[in-house]
Amino acid sequence: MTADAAAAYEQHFGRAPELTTYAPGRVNLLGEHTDYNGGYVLPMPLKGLGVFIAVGRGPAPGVVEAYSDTFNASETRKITDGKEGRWSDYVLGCLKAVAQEEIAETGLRVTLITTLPMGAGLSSSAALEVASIRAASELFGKPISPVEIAVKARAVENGFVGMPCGIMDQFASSVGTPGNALFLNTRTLDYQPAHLPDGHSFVIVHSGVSHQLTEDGYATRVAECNAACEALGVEMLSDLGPDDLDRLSGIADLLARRTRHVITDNQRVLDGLDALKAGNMVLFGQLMNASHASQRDDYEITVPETDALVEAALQAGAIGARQTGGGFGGSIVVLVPDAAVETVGQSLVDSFAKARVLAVT
Ligand code: GAF
Repeated sequence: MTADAAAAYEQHFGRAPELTTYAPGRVNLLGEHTDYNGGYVLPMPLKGLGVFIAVGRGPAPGVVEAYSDTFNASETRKITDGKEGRWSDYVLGCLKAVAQEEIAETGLRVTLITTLPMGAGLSSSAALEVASIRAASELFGKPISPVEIAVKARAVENGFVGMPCGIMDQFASSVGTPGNALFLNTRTLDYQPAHLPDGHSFVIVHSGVSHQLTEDGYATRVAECNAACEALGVEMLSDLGPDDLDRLSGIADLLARRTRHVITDNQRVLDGLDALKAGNMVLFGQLMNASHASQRDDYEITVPETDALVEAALQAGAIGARQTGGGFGGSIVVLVPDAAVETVGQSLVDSFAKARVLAVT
């Protein structure tokens, strides 16, 4: 697949690239919308689903020519440009963050290929950012640690693209190992790998409803959490734990429900980590189910299609299921015994015209 990014570069620009990089997407197993609240998350970088980038110097000082095989489109920008609301913003913001001066002298040609569907809730933006930063850092000989890449990528998304995300996706893509879950404390950036017991798989099913995080829903949730912090007199919602749930009767109902989701989903990540360590996948599945209900009822980020898919997955024999990622559509992640992967996946695809199995891990 790396060769494909190089081939696309060669085909588009008529010369070989100087180097290629890759960064994976992720599925999140537990802990949704907890990251920008300083909470816990449990994502897993995906095997074989990610973004490939090929780069080379040129065509002229300060000029960035970006070609996307996926969008079948090229965009020409200047390294000094600001945000323009185009896909190349993600690439440009990352290049500026790492090698603005160098690119002002050499220019840069970029080709990207993605095996990760856009809008599926599997963090295609973060993979694009991490792959872009890796490319600029390697090409211009400016080493950056994986954690620092994640921090920079999130800063680009917050400050340049204008999406107020947390750090989960960039961290999973840059620091994690595809196929292994990663427990992360998003406040301290302490992390540890989380081993998945044998005999079980996670099936990722796209609902067919594309989510678009730069639309209002995500930013509205961030603003609601900030309002809840103010109402409760805390710096971040992760300052609160299950013992604080009874304090929520003192604030507006909507803010109380948003806060309850964050407190309980944080706790579910901790309980889920313990369940994995104990090999208790039945408990892990129950935590996934509770997390979906909390996203649906308290955080209000699910859609009828993902609710129905989760229900159908459980009916078909799944141990647990939940919507994954930013929400408002996208994918669900389903926990099944290995022996049931085919039947559960097939039954969802048969029952829902738009459903597609994207990965089994
Ligand atoms: C999106 C964001 F980019 C993440 O930071 C995270 O908040 C996630 O939604 C929800 O958990 O993927």
